[in-house]
Amino acid sequence: MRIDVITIFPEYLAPLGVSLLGKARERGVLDVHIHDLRAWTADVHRTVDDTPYGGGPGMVMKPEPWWSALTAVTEAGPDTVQPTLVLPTPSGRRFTQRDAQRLAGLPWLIFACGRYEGLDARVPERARARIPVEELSIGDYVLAGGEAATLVIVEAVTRLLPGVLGNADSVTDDSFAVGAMSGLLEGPVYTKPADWDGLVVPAVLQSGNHPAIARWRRDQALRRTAANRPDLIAGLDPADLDGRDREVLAELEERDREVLAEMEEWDRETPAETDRDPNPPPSPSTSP
Ligand code: 6GU
Repeated sequence: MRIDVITIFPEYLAPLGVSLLGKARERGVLDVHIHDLRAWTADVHRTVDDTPYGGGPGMVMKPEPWWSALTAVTEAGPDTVQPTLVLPTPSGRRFTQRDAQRLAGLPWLIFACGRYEGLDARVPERARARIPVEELSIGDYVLAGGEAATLVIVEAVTRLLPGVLGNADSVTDDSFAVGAMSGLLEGPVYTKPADWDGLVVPAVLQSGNHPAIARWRRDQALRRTAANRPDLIAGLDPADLDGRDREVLAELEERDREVLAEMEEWDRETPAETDRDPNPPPSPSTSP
């Protein structure tokens, strides 16, 4: 896979040279090119931004350097394959594991890292007439620029490429992986020692009973997902749930109902805030 990144902070992308990605580059699985946007400016100040039309705070990235950069980078690449332009932006569609899998199947990605209030909207509009353009957000928060988001997306995509991770199986159990554990968070994991200062690894994992281990892991995945991401439980396809899955989820729902009933009981027994004296006299036990 070929990856080009255009940015005003090329040093920000240094992590693409280390760890698994660095090794994948050395082995030729990945061909990464980082470009400084300012190389395509024409003025002495190497200006990349200007004030927004219509007023408002911040600055907008000028279209000309971006268009020159995208044209040059596209023409410098292989002419046998088409690039896909990725624009990381908080205004984009949410990037998911499904997108990571889809992008991992593409031969060439160009990342355009915006800063300030973003790129002049005519850049993606004009690019769309030539190549696929994907505006992607990595979550519901705002970063100062697209560089950190590019690192996130590149890591999520490239670890799926054959020959990038050491163990091809280690992606199949991932939280959000498509397959048996689809739509569930991964449960807890353990390694040796079996007894660490009295904290013991669950016996089933040491049993060698592989069907029982798989079942235990699925129970744990369901529990963790219900606790941390109830939205994912709501989105599960009932056809993907077996009898034991339903039992685990029913137990969790029952526990929720008990907690709710307890809270309602507390509400009934405790006078409302407004009925109470806002300045009660100090109680004897706490006064000096
Ligand atoms: Cl892709 N870019 C920026 N600047 N902020 C973000 C983001 C991207 N995704 C979430 N927040």
